[in-house]
Amino acid sequence: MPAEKKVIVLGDSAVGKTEYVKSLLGLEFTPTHTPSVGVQVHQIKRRRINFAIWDIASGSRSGIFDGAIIRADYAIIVCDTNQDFYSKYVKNMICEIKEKCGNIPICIVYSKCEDEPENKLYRDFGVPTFRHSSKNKLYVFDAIDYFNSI
Ligand SMILES: Nc1nc2c(ncn2[C@@H]2O[C@H](COP(=O)(O)OP(=O)(O)O)[C@@H](O)[C@H]2O)c(=O)[nH]1
Ligand SMILES: [Mg+2]
Repeated sequence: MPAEKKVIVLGDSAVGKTEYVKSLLGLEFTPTHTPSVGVQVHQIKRRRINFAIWDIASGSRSGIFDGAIIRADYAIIVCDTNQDFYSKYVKNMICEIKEKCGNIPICIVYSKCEDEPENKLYRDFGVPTFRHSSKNKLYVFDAIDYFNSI
């Protein structure tokens, strides 16, 4: 029986973390935003690997946040495709993940991509980047399959 892999899902408020996790779970899209509180953990199985997906609310107080991200195997930083002011936020987040979790695989998922052209170029933060739409259920497993492939 393979061990469970812990995936942390991080990002600024309202970027689409919870909807992204709901897509992974096969749940329907909700157009309204209900800010999440604290941390929610969901299990999924993908290609015979069990993943525990940790949806970590951006408002989590430092102590909760630190406790939630430690011992992660993989990290996903969600950014909103329609916003372009994340540069510092993402760089800091990558540093913080490395500091607290060591050299784990990290990737960026650009959410809400359904109206973006296929060839849109996303900012390069030196980690693999994927696009995703919870609304139209596009590219749902790309990031998880990337983790599965390494
Ligand atoms: N158009 C569109 N809206 C999205 C998508 N994903 C999330 N949203 C909307 O963005 C808002 C915030 O989503 P949520 O997952 O709750 O954000 P979180 O705070 O990062 O967990 C909600 O109103 C969602 O309906 C998407 O793929 N496309
Ligand atoms: Mg949320």
